Amino acid sequence: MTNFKRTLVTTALPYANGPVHIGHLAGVYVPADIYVRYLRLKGEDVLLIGGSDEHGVPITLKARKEGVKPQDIVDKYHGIIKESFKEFGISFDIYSRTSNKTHYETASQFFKTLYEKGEFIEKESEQYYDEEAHQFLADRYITGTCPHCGKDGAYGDQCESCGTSLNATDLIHPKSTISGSAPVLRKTKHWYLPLDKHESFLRQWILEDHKEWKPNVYGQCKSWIDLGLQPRAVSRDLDWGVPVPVEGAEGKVLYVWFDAPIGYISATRELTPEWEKYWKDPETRLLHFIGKDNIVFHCIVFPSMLKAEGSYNLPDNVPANEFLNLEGDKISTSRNWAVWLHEYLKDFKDQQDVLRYVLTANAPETKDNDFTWKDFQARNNNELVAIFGNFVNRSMVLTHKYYEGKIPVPNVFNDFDNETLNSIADIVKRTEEALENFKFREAVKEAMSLARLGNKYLADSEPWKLIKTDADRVSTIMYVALQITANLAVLMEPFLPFTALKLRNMLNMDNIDWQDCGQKEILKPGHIIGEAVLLFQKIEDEAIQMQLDKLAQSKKDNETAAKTANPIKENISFDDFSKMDIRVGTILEAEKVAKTKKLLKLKIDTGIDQRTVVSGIAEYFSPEAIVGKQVSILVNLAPRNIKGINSQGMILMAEDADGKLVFVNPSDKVKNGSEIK
Ligand code: B3M
Ligand code: ZN
Repeated sequence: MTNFKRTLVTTALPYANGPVHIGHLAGVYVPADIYVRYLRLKGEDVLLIGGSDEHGVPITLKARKEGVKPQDIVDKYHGIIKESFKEFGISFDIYSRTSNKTHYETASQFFKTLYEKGEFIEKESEQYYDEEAHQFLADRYITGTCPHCGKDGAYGDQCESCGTSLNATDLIHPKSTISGSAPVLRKTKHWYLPLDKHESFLRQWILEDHKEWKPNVYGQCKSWIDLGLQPRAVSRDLDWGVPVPVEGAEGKVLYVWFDAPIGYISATRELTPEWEKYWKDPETRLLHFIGKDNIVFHCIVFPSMLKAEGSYNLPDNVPANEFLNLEGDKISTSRNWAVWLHEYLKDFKDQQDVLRYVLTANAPETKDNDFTWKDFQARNNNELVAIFGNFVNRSMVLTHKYYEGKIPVPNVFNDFDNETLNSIADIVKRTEEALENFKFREAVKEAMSLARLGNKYLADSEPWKLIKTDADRVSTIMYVALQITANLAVLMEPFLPFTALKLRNMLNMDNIDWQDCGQKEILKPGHIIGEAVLLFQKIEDEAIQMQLDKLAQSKKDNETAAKTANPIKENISFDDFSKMDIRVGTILEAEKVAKTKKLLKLKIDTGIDQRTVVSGIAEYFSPEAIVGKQVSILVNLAPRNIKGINSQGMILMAEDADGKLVFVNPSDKVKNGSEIK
């Protein structure tokens, strides 16, 4: 690390097709921000780069669904995402986006360079084409019957019913979601990055030269490489993205995973004319902060692109995290199983640091981890409030009470004082070590142990008891307590930037520097501190219950949606429809069918005749309640024998989302026998 003059930190570019949630924050942005704040405090030259990933098929699908342009979608979410990050103190030097001009130029140029160097292979393949819409179809634009489970509505890349990943050509009865027509296979040309060509380089560079990478990252890379790398297409037939900048490539754009990582370069270019220094000078260290699903792109694909281009640095490390789950379930945008940052900010106003703290203390660094609201509450109440907040408050309030807010001159230091003061430097050292190794959970735990140390020191020294009998002792105690407090104001800055700033303001500390951290005397005797304000507030059970209720509601909504989302049945002709003879009738009699739970035997006046119909509605209606009701009845359904009763026809019912049945009847009374058509 000492061999480097500067550090360039990139964070995965979130897709601008939805807001960001706690999983994003925990996996990528909080750790990256902690790291960068730490380096900045040390006075190092560091940039934090971020932006929105605005290309790819999901964005075009969302736009189509909402009847707007892809640009409208990304404008909306880029704004929301950018704002959330700002609110949470993610200290980007730039937060850019991939639909801007600099990015188009940069990505285009990058492709051209590789193209001209002969780094791609061109290949024709057969792909589904929609002859009505005159366009090739991305996998997500094709649905059909899953060859594995037989369910309809499987996508060209995956069946969401059984989870199998598919090729579009596997689908039975494929259908274009654009025109509804059956697509045909057509030849199309694409450019491929021959990863196989870079395999031996990657093997050496990762598996030999970067054994220090996190085991989860190293392990994933190893299994990819051991499986054997294949050429990857870097272009797509799509009308949303960076156009492929070569002749004969009309209607083709760069594959989103080709242009997105180049977005890091574009953003740096946009930020500073010195961008090349950050990307090409070997004395710059490049770090990618990402989630585990992005490992292959950042450790294998992007480095191969950079290597092929020839003038760029390769990443020095890729400290990828695993996933954060929520209350035992995978976070999911489509199921609305998430804690959205913009919603958190409304429900827990000015409590960004609480979430930052909990997500760091519980970060999914080495394995998937679970976020629970109970844990959130406990960490706030038992750690931030009871330890950190309590200690700071006590030391400041007592200083005001005994010394009018002036740091006292210490007297003799006893062993306990010395031991305590010495521990500060040890804690700082251990925090630093953890930070340098991207172990942020450990780092925040260490940092918190400084607050624990202070809390225990005050509790054990009991200055409030000694003030009457041993004032000399108290001045030493309060001096020590305040040095711990001041150390906290620096040490906590990377983790809890809002709190650290508040604390520095309270202590009247201005310029801070990581070098101060671990010092036995940050605040000189005589220094005047300001008023104490509470740093944290207790989170009550009601606030937690509200969040749990919100999640319960999501679960319920999903179950409802799953029931109502029965896909529309296949088209029928008008003739098919007119074969059904549906009439309005009136229930004359109703009785339960013996030995059944669900069945009622009804006598219906159909206007034509009086007939018997057996209907499965006994769970929802008592016989007495429905006599006299008008209903719709399919009168030409072939008679069926149900429990020994000849049932002549069928009563039409609407089934609501909870499975509850209600009658379908005319809005005004009409004559029995009236046709429904
Ligand atoms: N947008 C995938 C994701 O959000 C992708 C990351 C791009 S990083 C260059 O997980
Ligand atoms: Zn399936």
